[in-house]
Formats: sequence, C-alpha cells, structure tokens
Amino acid sequence: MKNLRDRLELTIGDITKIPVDAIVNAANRSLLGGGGVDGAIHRAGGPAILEECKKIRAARGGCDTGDAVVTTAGLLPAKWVIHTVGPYWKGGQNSEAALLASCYRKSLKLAAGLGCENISFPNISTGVYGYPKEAAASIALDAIAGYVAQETLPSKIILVCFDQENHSILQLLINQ
Ligand code: AR6
Repeated sequence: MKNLRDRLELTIGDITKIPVDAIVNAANRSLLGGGGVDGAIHRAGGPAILEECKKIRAARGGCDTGDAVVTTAGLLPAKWVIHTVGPYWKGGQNSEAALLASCYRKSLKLAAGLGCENISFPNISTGVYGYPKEAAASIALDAIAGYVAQETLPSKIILVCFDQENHSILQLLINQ
C-alpha cells in the first residue's frame, strides 16, 4: 500500500473543522440534509449549501446511491462539499460493496475535476446506514488505493474518523 500511504492521512475529529479543498458529505438521496455528518456539515456550513442542494434536486431529482454531486462549502473551511450517498446496509447481498466503492471513486474524480489538492472523507455509511465498520474500511481503502494508482489529484486524501473504533480499524488495515 505504499503509493496509498504517501497520499493518505488518517485522523480523528470533526470533519467540519479541518481545512481542505473538498469535504465529502455522507448525504442521502434527497440531498435535503439529515443527521450525523450531514447535519454537522449543513449546520457548520450555513444555508448556502442547502440552497444549492435544492437546485441540484430540482434539476436532477437528488443523487443516486453510489453517486456524488458538488456544491460550494458556505462557511466551512473548504471550497467545495462533495455530497455522496452511501448504501444502506441490508445484509451485503444488495450491491452494497460496489456502491460504497463507487462513492469514494466518484467523489475523488469530482474533486480532481475541480483541481482539488486535498479532500477529506468521513467513514461513509458506517453511522445511520449501519455498514459494518471493518468491511466499510476495507472497501474505502481498496477504492482509494485503486484510484491513487491511476490519478495524481487529489494529492492528499484525509480519512476523518469520528470514533475510535473506525480509526483503529483503518490504522490496522493501512499498516498491514
Ligand atoms: N465529522 C466526521 N465524521 C462524523 C461527524 C463529523 N462531524 N459526524 C458523524 N460522523 P452518518 P451514513 C461519522 O450517520 O451512515 C444522515 O442522516 C459517524 O460517526 O453521518 O452514511 C444522512 O442524511 C460515522 O462514522 O452517515 C443520511 O440519511 C460516519 O460519519 C444518513 O445519515 C457516517 O455516519 C447517511 O448515513
């Protein structure tokens, strides 16, 4: 995982407090906000983000699971918020892994298209959506590793864990 380790940073904290070019939001298909990191991002970023989400929703009916859309970042210490919709865990036989990997890939691709040097991700789907943390961590790392092997931007990818459990799981996998 050398190429990955050079570009990956793992931290614990509140994603809304870390300055980056693009913050990834674990949103839902409505794009109208919610709890968890979605709620935190909208609260800290202010109403401009929701206004843009509403416009995207009007234009294209929200965001599909596994897909990603971008807005500006309002009051957040970032230029962009990339809203991606992780899969709801239904037992693993409903394309959850492919959809979760797609969230990471599409978010990275959008960020690269915007010229972002760095991007921060929460642990998508591991909260309200109930994705098992070990499985989600390994999918996240595989998807990011596959991406960085091919693309140069973003040069820094920060995984921001909100809980010690996700942090420990990811740290173990990264150091393997
Ligand atoms: N900074 C970083 N990570 C956070 C923060 C924060 N401020 N707050 C929570 N997390 P979740 P999901 C972590 O539930 O599972 C929303 O209602 C959290 O501990 O935010 O993808 C949406 O609107 C967990 O590890 O997102 C959707 O309806 C991770 O972020 C639904 O939840 C993801 O937890 C999406 O569910």
